[in-house]
Amino acid sequence: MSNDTLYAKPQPYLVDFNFDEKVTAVFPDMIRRSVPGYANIIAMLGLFAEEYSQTDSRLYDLGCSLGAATLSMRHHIQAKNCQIIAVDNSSAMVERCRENLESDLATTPVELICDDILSVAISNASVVVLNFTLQFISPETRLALLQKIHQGMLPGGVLVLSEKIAFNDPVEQQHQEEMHLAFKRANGYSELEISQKRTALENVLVPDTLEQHKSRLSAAGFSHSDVWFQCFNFASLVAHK
Ligand code: GEK
Repeated sequence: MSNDTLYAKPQPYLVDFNFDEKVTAVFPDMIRRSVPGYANIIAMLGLFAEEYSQTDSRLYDLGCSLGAATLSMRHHIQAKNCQIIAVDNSSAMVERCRENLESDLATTPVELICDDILSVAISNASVVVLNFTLQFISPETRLALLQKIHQGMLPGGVLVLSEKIAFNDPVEQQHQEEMHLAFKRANGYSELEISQKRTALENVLVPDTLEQHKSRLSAAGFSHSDVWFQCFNFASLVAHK
């Protein structure tokens, strides 16, 4: 596995962040060192799959990257005759994800789709995972995506939604951001790497507050949503149909 040094040198023409071959090659290292709690969330997605997968249903991993959430779910599904649908629109990610799935021994079938999650049909879903993906979808499209997911879910189904979050209170915003910066520094990122990455993500990753998430989930039809995990400005919610 390669180390993430993508932003280690000054970049005269800093372009918007995108999930290309370079990012794909360092992705496991990048996400582990940038997202506090990531490994924990991945492990718990297995438990969500174990608890909520229903016989003869589908589990969706939307924005699957290299398949970490898919593999965690695949290893914990107990219900009979389930299928996982994993979707990402980065061909570099999907290529590498396919290799990861092929070298995995669990038996639940996985359909891996290279497409925009906005155009993929969702049906018969017991579990849907958006693990740090909704934040990359344009804000005006987010409600429609959640509505589509809700419509495609079975009664009793759950959506697990993990996101970088913003705060209404500027003091809390500043404190949580500082702790995230401290986390990145502790994981070996330099000030230059941190600031160049922030600029590259500025127009690409648009975080919402927890209140915005909860009211959008409710507007999309979910009966209830709760935060089940938070570490600084990263959180995960579970929404019930
Ligand atoms: C994990 N869930 O390891 N359609 C499909 N995929 C998309 C779209 C879209 N419209 N927009 C972005 N992506 C993963 C981590 S990473 C999070 C998810 C991060 C994909 C994009 O190509 C990338 O692979 C993923 O969403 C976001 O649990 O890098 O912070």
